[in-house]
Amino acid sequence: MKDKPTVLVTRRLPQAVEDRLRRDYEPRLNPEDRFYSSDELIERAQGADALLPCHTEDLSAEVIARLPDSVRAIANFSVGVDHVDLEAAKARGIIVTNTPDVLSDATAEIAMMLMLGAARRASEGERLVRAGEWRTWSPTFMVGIQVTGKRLGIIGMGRVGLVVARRARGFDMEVHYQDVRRHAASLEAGAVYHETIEDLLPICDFLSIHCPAMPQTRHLINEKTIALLPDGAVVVNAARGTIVDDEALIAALRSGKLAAAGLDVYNNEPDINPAYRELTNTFLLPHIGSATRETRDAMGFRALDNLDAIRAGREPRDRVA
Ligand code: 8YV
Repeated sequence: MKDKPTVLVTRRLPQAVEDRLRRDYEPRLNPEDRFYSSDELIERAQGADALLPCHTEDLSAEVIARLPDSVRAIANFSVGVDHVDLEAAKARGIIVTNTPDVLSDATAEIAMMLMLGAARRASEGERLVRAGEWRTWSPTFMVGIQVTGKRLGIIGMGRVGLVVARRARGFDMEVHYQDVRRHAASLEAGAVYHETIEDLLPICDFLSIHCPAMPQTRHLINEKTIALLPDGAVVVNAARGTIVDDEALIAALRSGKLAAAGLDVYNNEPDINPAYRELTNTFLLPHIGSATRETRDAMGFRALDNLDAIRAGREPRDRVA
């Protein structure tokens, strides 16, 4: 890479991150924060040494194949890399990195908010107050589900899952988890390991999804797996929409099999299945898991740390391909 490599930055980034980019690189910024189509992205990448994209960009095998030869690295501003075809990048010798760790706290906050918001009917209540339709109070008004002391199942006990478990313990929740591997007792901190999700689901008063999106986890939450949850369970998803089969989740929310769902991520964002909007037992956020000032700065700096390493010929800390 050149001394001051050219970096195509696909979205507007926090000021401090763009300042550092300007200081150390020749950035092609996107001050209007316009979404680039794949054709435009490829066009703008001409002559660039690296890309700094977000999860909103489609870096499929087809797009990667059309990137100019000058592109040596893709330093993602995201922990999830399901928008990048890693094999295609590897085949072209393009280094790919992500931004783990720095968004675990922010995302865990949102997962807790989804649990609380869905269980305590936050959307319904807020709508009522805002619409000026709150007329009364009674002991049976807007009664929801208590979170404290309930059993929480976590699918994917990675960085985010572990923080969610810690926060949930603050609500005296009994934590259970499923992952490909069992953690050491010190990390488990009393959480109960389940080898399969079939074993985990029947004990979940609350289910929180934190596994990565990949072919093996696509539609992991489907008609069959939802049937294994206790009646009246609450499902929350702050990971990726593709892990959930929308039709199955919506049917379970309609029938009352599930009491509520809290969602921050969806299939086909932002054109989500409209049924989610119509249901009263959904608490919906617009993919803001990592949207805090501290975290967005940290994500940008982490992406730049990775680029700095690549430029210096060192192994980047967060290499995924
Ligand atoms: C980010 C995320 O906002 O990092 C991720 O994988 O899902 C989000 O928290 C987004 O991906 C930024 O590109």
